Amino acid sequence: MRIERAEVLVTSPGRNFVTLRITTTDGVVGLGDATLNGRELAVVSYLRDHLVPLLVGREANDIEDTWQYLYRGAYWRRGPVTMSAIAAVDMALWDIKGKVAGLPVYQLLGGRSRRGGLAYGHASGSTLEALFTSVRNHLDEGFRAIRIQTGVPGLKKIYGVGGDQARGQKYDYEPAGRTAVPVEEDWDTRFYLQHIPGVFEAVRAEFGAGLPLLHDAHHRLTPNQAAQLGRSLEPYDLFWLEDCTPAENQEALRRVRAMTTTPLAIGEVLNSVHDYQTLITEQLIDYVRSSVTHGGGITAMRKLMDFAAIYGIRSGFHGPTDISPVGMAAALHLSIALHNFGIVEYMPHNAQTLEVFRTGYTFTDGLLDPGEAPGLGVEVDDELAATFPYTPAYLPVNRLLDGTVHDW
Ligand code: KDG
Ligand code: MG
Repeated sequence: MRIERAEVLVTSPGRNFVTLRITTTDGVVGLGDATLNGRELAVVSYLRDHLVPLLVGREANDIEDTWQYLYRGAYWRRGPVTMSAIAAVDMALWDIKGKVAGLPVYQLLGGRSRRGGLAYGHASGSTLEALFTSVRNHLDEGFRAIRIQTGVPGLKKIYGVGGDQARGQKYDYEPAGRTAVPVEEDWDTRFYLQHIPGVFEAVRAEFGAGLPLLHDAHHRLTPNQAAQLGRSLEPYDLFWLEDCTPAENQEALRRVRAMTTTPLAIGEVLNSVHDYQTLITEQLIDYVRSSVTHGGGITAMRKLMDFAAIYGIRSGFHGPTDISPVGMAAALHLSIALHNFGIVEYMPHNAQTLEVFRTGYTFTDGLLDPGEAPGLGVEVDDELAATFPYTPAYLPVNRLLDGTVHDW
């Protein structure tokens, strides 16, 4: 069974998605997610101009060989563009293998390790009251673990804090603005560090000790600041503190780790096992945050998670709305099969996206399940997809109050 055709679809039903579709000589179709938020067209070019011509005529069954051929063959290794493109090929080939076998992909990965994967939702509000409303909305929707993000007095707009909701209103946070240049937001770490412990104290008082709570610091802190935050949050028993320092500096986590028992998750901007080598071997983190979409696909993420398993580190795959339903499905098949699964992020896609991508995964009692359809279990409606053309959209830029560009 050879690869006959590979096409790159770009659609924007509320936000941009890049999908690779591979068709075999037997007429089997596989889908892969190659969405890289704010840099989508770079991956489109990598796929269309450089990978598609190499794929046509290759044996569709040989997933590992194709992965190595694309990764080692390019000479230029790693990086989000390369790894997202390879991930899309990898997912599409697993999708095809599952369809040919008549089995959901998780069965090919060793079968089920659990009934479903615990998912966390992202609650936010500019004030405590708005945050509580958002938490209640998530609990009503069935979430059993919740990430807490709030506005900070003295700062106008913070990334990760969506528009305030009324009770019963759907979550409306979108991480990329549909603007020609990025929106700019402001930041002050002292204001933030002074405010956040009180937020968690209030959330615990309102919602009790049992609810797993998470928090994302979005790479904004130095190791000392991260250690201070981790310690100040210890009384509130977090499930994890995410991306506390800039992720590319693995050694920075040594100091944080030595100073606090708050569990640490890192890595949504990391895309290779090598980015985690120190983090894993020195047990500096508790959770791997990379997505299957940006981490080289199921093949690479399986290896990364098996490496992490030796050190007792678990998965917490990135799952915002800029991971397409195809990428989300791939993450769920892997999550259900891994022994060292921890939790998975789940931000439900909007209605238009779920019309373009018909999914088989389900969310019940706080748990996500990839479903039993052969392959990944996602189909794309081409005609509908074509009615939503690519629209430039960018993640925001963060500046300190004096105008200096800051990590975010
Ligand atoms: O594209 C990047 C966003 O998806 C990311 O910044 C959101 O931090 C995020 C998260 O944890 O989902
Ligand atoms: Mg994050």
